[in-house]
Amino acid sequence: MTAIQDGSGFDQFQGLRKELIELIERLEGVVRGAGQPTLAETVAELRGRVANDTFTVLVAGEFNAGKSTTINAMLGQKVLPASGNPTTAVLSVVRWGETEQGFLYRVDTTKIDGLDEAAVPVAVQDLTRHITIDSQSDGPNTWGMAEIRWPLELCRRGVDLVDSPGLNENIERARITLEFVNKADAVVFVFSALQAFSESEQKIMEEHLQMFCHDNIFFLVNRVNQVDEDDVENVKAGVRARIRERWDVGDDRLIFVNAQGALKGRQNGDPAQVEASGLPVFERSLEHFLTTQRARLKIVPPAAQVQTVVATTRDAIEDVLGLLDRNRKELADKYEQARGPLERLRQDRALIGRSMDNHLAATRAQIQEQARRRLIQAADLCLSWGHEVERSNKVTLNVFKAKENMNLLAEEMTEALGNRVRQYLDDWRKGELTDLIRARVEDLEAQVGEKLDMFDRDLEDIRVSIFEPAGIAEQRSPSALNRGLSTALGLFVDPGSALVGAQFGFKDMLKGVLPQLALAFGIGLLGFGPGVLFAALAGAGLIRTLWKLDKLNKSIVDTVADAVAKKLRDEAPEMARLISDKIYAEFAKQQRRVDEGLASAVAEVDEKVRFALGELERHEESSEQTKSELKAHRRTLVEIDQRAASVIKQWALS
Ligand SMILES: Nc1nc2c(ncn2[C@@H]2O[C@H](COP(=O)(O)OP(=O)(O)OP(=O)(O)O)[C@@H](O)[C@H]2O)c(=O)[nH]1
Ligand SMILES: [Mg+2]
Repeated sequence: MTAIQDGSGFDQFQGLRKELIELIERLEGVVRGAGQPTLAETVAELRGRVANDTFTVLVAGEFNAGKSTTINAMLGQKVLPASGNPTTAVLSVVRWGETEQGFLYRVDTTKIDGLDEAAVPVAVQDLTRHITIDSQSDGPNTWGMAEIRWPLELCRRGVDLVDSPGLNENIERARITLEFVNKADAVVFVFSALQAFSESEQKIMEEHLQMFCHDNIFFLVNRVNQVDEDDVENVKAGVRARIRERWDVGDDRLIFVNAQGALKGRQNGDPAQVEASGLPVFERSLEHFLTTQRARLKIVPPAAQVQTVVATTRDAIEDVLGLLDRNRKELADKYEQARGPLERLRQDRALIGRSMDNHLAATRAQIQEQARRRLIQAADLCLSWGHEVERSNKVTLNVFKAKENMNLLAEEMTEALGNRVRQYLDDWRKGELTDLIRARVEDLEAQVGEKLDMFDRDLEDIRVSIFEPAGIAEQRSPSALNRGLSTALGLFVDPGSALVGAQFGFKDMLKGVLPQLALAFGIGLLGFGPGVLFAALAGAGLIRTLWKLDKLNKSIVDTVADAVAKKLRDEAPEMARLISDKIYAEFAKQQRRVDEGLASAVAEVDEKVRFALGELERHEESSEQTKSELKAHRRTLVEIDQRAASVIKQWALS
């Protein structure tokens, strides 16, 4: 069953990817041949990344929008559970398989990129039983993820489709989806045409998607068949206008479909019905996007990385060629002298790592404390917010008896309070929290920046003493350290990171951390999201308390405000921890990159000398053969460089 006929874009992409992999393999050989094993490891990792290329498309949206039905329609069969009740309980990955197969992963496995030992095979028709909400409702969840192998053309071309739990139905399940957002390369947000782009959807999109991949979102408006026929154009125009008021999105990314019709059409082998459903338009648009964007994200950065490594290796070859002209004994003495300083640099690296660790731990604690304080402040303000809401509310709060009425009012009240809390915390994020992080980064820069500069100077001294003994200490730009850093940084640059381009600096590091702030924040606040807060409070007995109000002689406003405040106080420590953990994780990632960069800068120098010494020893008399091998490598590098440039150019022009 394949929906996409025109695969030329994919084929071109695959062709380039293959070429890039070959280039990287050659490069790895050359780098090893030039005596740079550490750099060669980096190249090997790069190869793995390009070879192991999957593009993950997350299908997200509120419950019942038709996410699972959309994927089923693409598969041509009802594979994923879909029904009118909240249904999907876990992330379900659809990926390529020659034959249809299902797997389940236990809750504690987090692996999403392929099978591992934890996978439990399950018949496809039995999947529904295991991964619907009902099946998981009693007791703790057993399964954390499902995987479906399916002969879908799109998947064969390296795309994983991920079905996700609805966003507005349960905090835990929404969290599963939202945490996955930044792992996805693209997001398909499914709406219902009957109420597309509701306020809660807008909030979710702004808080969780806008930060990451503005370019990589599809707006899929489903259920068009449920709109009154005479009204369809009108409804579509309204939805388009509402979405475009906030998002700059063209017709290729804003598509109306009837997923149910598409599924039925494919099940019945009725191409006209499929075409009429609008789904093929979406599938073609997705394919086009995957062809162009995927290349941009998955081909261009690694190709640029190849060029960085080429430049580094060419320098290394020049250095080694120089060393090979030297007297072995003299070089051995030089190396002996450099050993101590090199060892000290290794220790410096460890020291820098430790002081970054300490700084980071302090930052984490400060963020956590600030978050906790702010949450408690919000709790303290709940009561007065409640009364403001009451005054500005059209509905009178105290004159009713009917329970439904009371519930409705309590719900409105909760919603309004939830909004106030979110606003209050959002102001904090934009103001005080951002300031704190900025100050911490500057402080870190002051503390470590100097040590890094010193490291750089010491390394350069060693380099000069070994490679340029005649005193022609021509400083290379960029320095060895900066080369090391950009090599390490470039390798780890991921889509969504602000570090693309891989020029190291603490300011860039900050840029990389700040977008994460919104995610950290969104997750921490989820409990106060639209629709969720009231459900949580109702579950915690708010309604029962309200019913007893007559006896308690307390107003609804006070009761609801108290309940919200209590929830805030109860959850403040955990929410504060979540927020600070998220930010910390992002900092820690950057720090690892710096650490790798320092290590490879030292290794680069060390390995060149050891290589030259080894060659001089091996050949006793003459190193001519090694030299001519190195020169051949140098020529190969020129060629690799040109081909990498051409790979980049093909996408820059497309
Ligand atoms: N009429 C009509 N019904 C649809 C359409 N798409 C989905 N449905 C139905 O709506 C119900 C919900 O669809 P699902 O695909 O389960 O929705 P979901 O977004 O995956 O929901 P959760 O997993 O609960 O978050 C199912 O009964 C579908 O058959 C559509 O385009 N038109
Ligand atoms: Mg579903």
